[in-house]
Amino acid sequence: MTSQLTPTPETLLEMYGIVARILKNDEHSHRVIKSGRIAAPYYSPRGQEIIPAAISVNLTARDYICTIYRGTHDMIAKGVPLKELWAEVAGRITGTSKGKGGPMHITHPATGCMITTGVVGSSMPIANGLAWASQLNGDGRGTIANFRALGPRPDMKLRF
Ligand SMILES: Cc1ncc(C[n+]2csc(CCOP(=O)(O)OP(=O)(O)O)c2C)c(N)n1
Repeated sequence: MTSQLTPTPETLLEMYGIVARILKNDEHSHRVIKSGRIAAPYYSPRGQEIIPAAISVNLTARDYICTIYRGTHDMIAKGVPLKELWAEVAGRITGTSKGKGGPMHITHPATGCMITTGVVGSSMPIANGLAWASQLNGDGRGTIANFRALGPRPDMKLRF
């Protein structure tokens, strides 16, 4: 019997697509930074791809996420355009924050990505404020705060 909580094949396919996009972007990040074309800090989300994929298929662009420096996967899953994301990492004017935020401060309100923070745990009070505002406005928006303490698995042999 299919439970109400079982994702449909369409949802599973959507999640698979998001995971593949995150993985490809991670591989590309390793290549670009290693080649020296861009000098930027990069925190690989390898091994955590399914978490934002499963969350984001239940959200719309109106819903908010607040994430942390190891959050590229959260941004991609939420729909931040890759071109703008990369432009921000490269410090370009076409970036999500006109190149002034950099990789640790990606913000893209159009897709609900409200903050990326380097301060451990600080996504929670910010998310709390957004959720409270939604409650006061009665706009039905959901808010997700990512603050996990996982890091990549030690057996993944990441280069950085
Ligand atoms: C409030 C605060 N204290 C200390 C730091 C310094 N710091 C940067 S990364 C980090 C480790 C965080 O570990 P974890 O949450 O497991 O994240 P990950 O290993 O995935 O990077 C610390 C303590 C910080 N950024 N913010």
